[in-house]
Amino acid sequence: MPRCSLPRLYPILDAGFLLRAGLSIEGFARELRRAGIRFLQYRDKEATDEVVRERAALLRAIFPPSDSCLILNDRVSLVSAAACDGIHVGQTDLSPSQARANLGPGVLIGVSTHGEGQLRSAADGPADYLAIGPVFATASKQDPDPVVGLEGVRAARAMTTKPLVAIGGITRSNCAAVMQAGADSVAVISDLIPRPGSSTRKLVEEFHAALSDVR
Ligand code: 3NM
Repeated sequence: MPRCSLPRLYPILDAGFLLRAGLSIEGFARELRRAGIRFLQYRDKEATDEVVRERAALLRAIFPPSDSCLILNDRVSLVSAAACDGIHVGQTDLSPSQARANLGPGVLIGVSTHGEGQLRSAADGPADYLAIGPVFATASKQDPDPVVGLEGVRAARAMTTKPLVAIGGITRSNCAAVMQAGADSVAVISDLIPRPGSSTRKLVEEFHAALSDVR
């Protein structure tokens, strides 16, 4: 059994997104920690394995195993070297079965799905949670699949009892509706990025306030 369980707010630190916005990975990570975040996905589509290992070590120092969970996106082969607690795979990465075979029972495995067919097959597999998206339009992912909307979240909920993570275009304003549609957790990249007048800490507080009204 994996040690980590899903929080309602599932922040994703996307290194490419941060660097393009002129923000520091370390600064953003420290701000998330100060905001109380103890469960984080590290996503880094463009960096080499070596750079991913270095950045994961930095994140692991900020989010230590003693009180935090660090989930790596995509790179199954780096999970052990990067001392991560889990892996999130997409449809074109290693499958959850392959990831489980490589990593064993203690590692949390999540998988992205983008519609009913994918969700149904992932529901029968060994993933610990299923992600469905994009719920709304997103600019944070290259070539996103068509949006599934709240209807897609409801349909996903009806198909699985596994924990369900909604992703794609989720904001402080729509996260409550996404949870009401059946998600257990909302994964967020862009609406946690600091902007004039709003720090990441404040954005996290606003997400928690919006999510506390649900169920
Ligand atoms: N995966 P934002 S959508 C990384 O549909 C990712 O599986 C998606 O970023 C999927 O919160 C997405 O900025 C981007 O919309 C999420």
